[in-house]
Amino acid sequence: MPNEIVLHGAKPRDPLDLGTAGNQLFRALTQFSYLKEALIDAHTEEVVSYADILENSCRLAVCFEKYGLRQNSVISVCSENNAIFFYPVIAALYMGIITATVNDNYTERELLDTLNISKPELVFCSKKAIKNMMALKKNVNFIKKVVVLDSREDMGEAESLTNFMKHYSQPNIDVRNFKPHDFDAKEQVALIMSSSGTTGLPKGVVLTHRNLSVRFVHCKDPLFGTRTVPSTSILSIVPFHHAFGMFTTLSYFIVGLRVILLKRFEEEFFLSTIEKYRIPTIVLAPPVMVFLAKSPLVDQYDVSSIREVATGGAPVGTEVAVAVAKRLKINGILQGYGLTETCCAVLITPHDDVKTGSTGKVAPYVQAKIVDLTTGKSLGPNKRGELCFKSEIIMKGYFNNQKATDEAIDKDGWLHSGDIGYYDDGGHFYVVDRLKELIKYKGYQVAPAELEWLLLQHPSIKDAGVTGIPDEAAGELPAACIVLEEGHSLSELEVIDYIAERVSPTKRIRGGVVFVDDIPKGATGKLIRSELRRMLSQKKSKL
Ligand code: M24
Repeated sequence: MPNEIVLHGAKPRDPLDLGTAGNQLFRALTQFSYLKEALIDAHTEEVVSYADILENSCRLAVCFEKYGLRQNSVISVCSENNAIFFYPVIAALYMGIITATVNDNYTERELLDTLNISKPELVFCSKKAIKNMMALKKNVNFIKKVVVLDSREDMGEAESLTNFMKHYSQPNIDVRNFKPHDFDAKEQVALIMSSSGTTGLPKGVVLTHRNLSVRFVHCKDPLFGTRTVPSTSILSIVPFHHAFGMFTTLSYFIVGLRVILLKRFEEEFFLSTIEKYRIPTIVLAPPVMVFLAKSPLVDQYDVSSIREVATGGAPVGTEVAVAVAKRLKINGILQGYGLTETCCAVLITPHDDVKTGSTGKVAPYVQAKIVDLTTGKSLGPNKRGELCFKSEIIMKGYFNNQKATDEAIDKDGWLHSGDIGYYDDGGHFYVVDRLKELIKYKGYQVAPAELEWLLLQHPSIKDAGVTGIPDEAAGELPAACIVLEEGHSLSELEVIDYIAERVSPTKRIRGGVVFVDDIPKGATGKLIRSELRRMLSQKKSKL
């Protein structure tokens, strides 16, 4: 469109690698084979080196071929963060095999809803999630085999990773003889991840090898990357199954960092890990920022090693960011803003231009614009509108869902984020509101449509609307407005328990329930969520 106001990302330091992500990872793992620590599980102290990742990913790639997987076959990884999480992911990237990740806390129904989109034939699952996964395997015909990622012993029908590798490959393969396969990086699907996008139920976000290359080039960049000196320690408590954790961590392997991982946030363990490993850089979701800003516990540990805090995935209050920077005596907070649909962050705080409170500036190889909600015209500085992005980091589309893809990416290739924001005169972006219906609880996606669907299955519920209400610690809490069937009765607790029995913990209705006569809807029958939010906050203020 002529006369559009578009902000272009900063000049990149490095050219984009046009090869596959698998090849780039293979080269980096080989280059850093001299480093003894690539990933350390802070809970178990298990350490894997760059050479371990290289050898095991190559061996697994050989196993995949022997097992019968081919280019575009789909596998899944369902696990909490651990030191071997990336073995199958990287092996798949070498071969043009697609990985669908799934949250390890999911119930059997949630696993079905997610995996039914990508239909993986081979699933790598941690012990924690094995019960639900085996139950699912019995009920679907696409999962042919489940491998337990973190057990030396087989678990019932599920073979251990060790035995799977013994079964399908020679021990001690010589990685010098291994070569990742070659294919068109722009077209080849790398991963399918879950996101509800701007509306409706979760969909499969199709990300390509080229998308990953853009993330890798961001990480290598001295201004937009996270400390690119090999062997620098970085503490990550972002789930690897989510785009934020997956693509930040993969890119840390590209630059040879030493990643210390946490599976979950536990206040004292988090602080003692920083102290023990003298951590200079932490990657975390905004709720941990609130803890760092406020908790008296922080003073009881030596956190003086921290030089960098990188966060994103949900809004971070400016006061919280200022308080954390002050308390940790650092220059400011590095924020990133991204969507699963943009693979990783498209706005990042540059090291030489930190503006606390902003979600960053346009990253290299990305174009951004702010679009007026009524006219659709692009806007200049300090004017609010929808954030839109165009870049080779943006998804190919939603898996087998052209309609949703066309709604998200317009004919000129712009992804409409569903977020409202603006940029200032210096090009720093601020995300101020959300146009889309998505709820973010501690950075995790909660799709209102999923909870509404579940509520409507209840025999006493005639109609329901779900939205997020603000919460300082969690960002937002899912809350529901409910219309009861005539003559039926239900208590708030009964509704909360009904949902809690059917969803993973992040989707529980923690923001409360109000019983109403009608769910506010527009002329086309679409829920008016701003009105829902008003009804729910009215109730909260009465308490
Ligand atoms: P998904 N501020 C406000 N809202 C934000 C936000 C931010 N900084 N970031 C995301 N959101 C909200 O679950 C928006 O409503 C992610 O959250 C996601 C995916 C990949 C990477 O996806 C948005 O529409 C990242 C986040 C990411 N975050 O930080 C970094 N990467 C990062 C930070 C520092 O689909 C919705 O969440 C350095 C490098 C980085 F990569 C998208 O939710």
